[in-house]
Order: sequence, then C-alpha cells, then structure tokens
Amino acid sequence: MTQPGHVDAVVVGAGIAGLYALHRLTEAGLTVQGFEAGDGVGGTWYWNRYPGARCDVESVDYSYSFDDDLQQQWDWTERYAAQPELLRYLEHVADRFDLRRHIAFGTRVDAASFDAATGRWTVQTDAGTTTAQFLVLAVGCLSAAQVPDFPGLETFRGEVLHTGQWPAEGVDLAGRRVGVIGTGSSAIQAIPVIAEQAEQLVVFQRTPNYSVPAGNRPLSPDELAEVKAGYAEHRRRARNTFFGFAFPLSELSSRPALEVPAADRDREFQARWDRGGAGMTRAFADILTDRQANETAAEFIRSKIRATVTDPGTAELLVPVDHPFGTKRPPIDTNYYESFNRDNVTLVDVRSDPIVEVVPSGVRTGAASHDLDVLVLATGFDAMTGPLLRMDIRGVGGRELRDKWAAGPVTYLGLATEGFPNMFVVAGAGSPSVMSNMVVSIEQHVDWIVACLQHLRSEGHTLIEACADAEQAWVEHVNATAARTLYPEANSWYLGANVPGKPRVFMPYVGGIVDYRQRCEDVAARGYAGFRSS
Ligand code: N01
Repeated sequence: MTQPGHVDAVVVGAGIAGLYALHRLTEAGLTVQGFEAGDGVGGTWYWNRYPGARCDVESVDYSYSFDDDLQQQWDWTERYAAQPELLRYLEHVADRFDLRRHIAFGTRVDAASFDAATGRWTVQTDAGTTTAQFLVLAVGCLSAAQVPDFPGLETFRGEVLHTGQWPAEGVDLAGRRVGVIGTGSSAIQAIPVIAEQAEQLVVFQRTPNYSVPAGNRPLSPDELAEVKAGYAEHRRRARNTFFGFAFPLSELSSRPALEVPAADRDREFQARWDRGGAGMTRAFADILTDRQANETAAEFIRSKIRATVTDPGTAELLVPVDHPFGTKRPPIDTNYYESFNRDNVTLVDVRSDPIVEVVPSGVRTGAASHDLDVLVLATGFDAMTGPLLRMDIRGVGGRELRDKWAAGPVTYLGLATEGFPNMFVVAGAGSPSVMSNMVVSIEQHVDWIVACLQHLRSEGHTLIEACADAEQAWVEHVNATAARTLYPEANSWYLGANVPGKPRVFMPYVGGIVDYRQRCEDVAARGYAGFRSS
C-alpha cells in the first residue's frame, strides 16, 4: 500500500482497538490511515501465539458488541477462546467491515510530532511520512515485550522465545529440553501444554502466583443460542458491572468476608473455584480492599495448591505469600499446579537461587546448571506506557512525551494529555483498560473519541487539547482510588515494578467501568469540560 500524504486521522495499531477505531472513524466520514507493525490484524492475538494462549474473559463477553449481525453470526466454540480462534474472529471482522484497505501492514510507527503552525501531526513510519489532523494511538497495553537483561543471553546455543513474540509457524518442542522463565498468566497457560510436548521442562519461578482453574469447556449450541437470544440484555448487564463482565452473583458478594461464618465463606470460595474463572476476587465485597478479607481467599487458594501438588517441598515453593490475592492480575489455568506432579517438570525457585547467567548450554543459577534446548521468556511486558514511549512522540513546541511522563503517565481520563493536541489514546494509563474487559473499554473509548471529533467539527473547531488543571485533578483521582485498594501492595506490572528503572506509579484506573463511563459522559455533556478547543 502506498502511504498517503495526508489524512484526517492516523490510527496506530490494528488489534481490537485499532480495528474498531478504523471502523468508526471511516463510518463518520473521516479519511483514515492505519499503521500496523505486524503483517496482519489482531494485535495481542496476532503476537501471542505461545502454546496454550487463550483469553481469560469468556468469549461471549470478550467480543465486539457494536454490530448485532456480527454477534449473532459468529459462533464461539469454547467458554474461553484460544488464540487461533480469536485471531480468526478479528480477521473476520477486518474483512466483514472492509478495514484492511485502510491499513499499512508490516509498517511500524517510529515517531509522531505535532506542528502548531499547521495543526497537524506528522507520523513517521519505517516506510515514509503521513500527516494527519488527529492521531489515535491504539497500540495496546501489553504489546512491548520485556526481555530481562540476563548476562550471556546472546550466547545461548538453543532458541530464545518471548511468549509475546512467538513465531507464527509454531515451534516443535517434542523431545526437547525447555526452560520457562516466569510464572505470570502467559507462563501459567503455557506450562501445562509445554509439559506435555517437551522431553523436560524446567520452570524458573521468582514469585509464586495465585491461579484459579479456568473451567474451560466447549460451548454447547444451546448455551450459545441462549446468549444470542438475549445478547442485547447480556451486553447491557456486562456494561453495568465493575469489570465489564458478569461474575456469578450471590447474596454474599455485597458482604464483607469476615462478617460471614468461615464455613459459609469456604462454601462460597469452593463454588467459585468449581465454576472456574475470574470470579474469586468478587466473592465478597472487600477482597481487594481489606487485607484480612483478602487473606481468607488467599488461604483458600493456598490450601488448593497444597492439596494438588504431591511433593510437599514443591507445593510450598508454589504457595504465594508475598502479595495479596488479586493484586497481580490473577491468572486462570488448565492443569497448572497438576503439571508439577509430572516426572518431566522441575521447579527452580530463583528467589532463593537466582539466575546468575545464561550460558551456551542453558541457564546457570547459583546452585546448579540447567541444560536446555529452548528458553522461553514468559517475562511479560513494559505495560501501558511502554508501547507509547518506545515511539518518539512530540507535542507542542517539540515537547517529548517521554519527558512529560518521566515520573509516570499523566493523562486526562486516560484519553488525552495536555500539550499533545488532537492526540487520543485508546484504553491507556488512567483509564480502566486492563482492569476491565478490554473489549468493553475499547468500544467505550472509541465511541467517546469519535463523538468528540464530531462535536469539534460541528463547532467549527480544528483543535482539542486537555487542560493542565483537569489533567492534574484526574491523576490525583486515579492515585487516590488506587490507594483505597490493596493493589499497590504487589510488585506488579500495573505499577511498572517489572521494568528496572520504571517509575512506580499505579497506572490503570480502578474505579470500575460504570463510574468511569459516567465521568466521561459528564465531561462530554458539559461541552468537553477540561478540554479546550479552538
Ligand atoms: O507477564 P507477567 P505475562 N527473573 O508480567 C517473571 C495478560 N495476559 O506475560 O512476578 C525471573 O504477569 C515475573 O516474576 P515477578 C494479563 O493481563 C492475559 O505472564 O516479577 N523472573 C513473572 O512471574 C497478564 O497479567 C492472558 O517476580 C522474571 C513473569 O516473569 C499480562 O498479560 C494471558 C524476571 C512475568 O509475568 C502479563 O502476563 C497472558 C527476571 N528477571 C497474559 N522478569 C489471558 O488472557 C520477569 N520475571 C489469559
């Protein structure tokens, strides 16, 4: 595709957010150019092809709601869709709404700068330059792979693979000795599948994690038909929950955990454990805000780990103790703890026995050398700000976003940042994004952005920019909301704690999607209060 000289809007990224932004902006009559570093659509679901990759939000919820024909005609096959099915879905959406013709694939945006004289953004890619009135950044929250600086990594004779950059053609692990570094969501999904394929698997764990069974299963035609028959109501209900998808409710969900007798509490945890999925954090009203309440859930999960893992020493190493349950994104799994009962799986605790270096034959810790053919880095991402700051973005007067955000992201509603007019971020820092069903948040953000641009044009204006005082107030509100929860107690990627040198700032907004949507709607209803336009 030839890169156009000028368009109304540039959209960076062709994942769930970018595709929807392209659809809505073109529908609104704007000329739009999309840029995508990958050779196809899909974003997260294009890049994360590691064994076992699957969404942790149920497929009937983790899907677009904007088009009824789409949701009626697409048939999900499993409770949680696996990566290939999600990719097929997003490819179908791109074709169905004829979006590919707007996207330059295999084209990475390196830089974008705003020219106050023309009121235009100049977007520079590895293939050329395009100018645009609006810049919509739909680059994802977990798209910048974080590769730790292990000494000697480049000397490894075997293959090094990051889960978030898995080769599209797949990797044959049969008969090979595989090491996995990390025990986050990616590792917890990959380990049981790799354990079945590989000859030997060594798991290098720094922090034990709390994982709950996913309860994945095929979706029966009857179940699917029932959801479809009431889809509008299903979506409405989801949009009116805290996270954007409905956990099972019980009369206990609104009560503090410690007010409930211990036997009833455990019965409730057991019911959620049996149902599977992410509902444990919502079993009682205060699991994520009160340390003692949290401890009841944490202790329930610890007892499950001890009951599942047959070797008591391994079980103790897998038991999380250093952070409250749910304060790191809680993984859900299929046979994760069971994998450690296999003869071909070994757990290495790198907290007590740290990785010293990678050598040509494998990984050396203080106490042992582990010979490997493949080293899988399930080491996560430079989350939320990483994908933006890896580009050179400059606003009014050449001000660098990297400088403005040197102490952490500063946004108004997570959507915009002062000094960078006509630039919008979809599902970025300061919005619920990763603290919600991403698809629900993405649709809400894109709809808001498109309505904002239409309002701007109807007023005869060309520029819109967040005001410094509104932005400051929003940042304070985001921080104060996080401080009322247990989230800041964990060294999580939410806080940037996984990237050496990254400022420790809690990035997502944890006020819930209903509160957040209401605030966005209020801002719009008050003539985009907190923004100035001209
Ligand atoms: O990454 P992570 P992820 N030495 O950052 C360890 C989403 N997601 O790719 O905890 C040794 O969670 C690190 O250890 P520690 C989901 O939102 C969703 O797994 O920092 N270990 C940790 O164990 C998720 O939260 C789905 O001590 C090192 C691991 O690597 C997010 O993506 C599936 C290390 C990184 O875990 C990120 O998940 C997958 C080092 N130097 C992902 N550096 C679903 O929808 C890091 N680690 C199901």
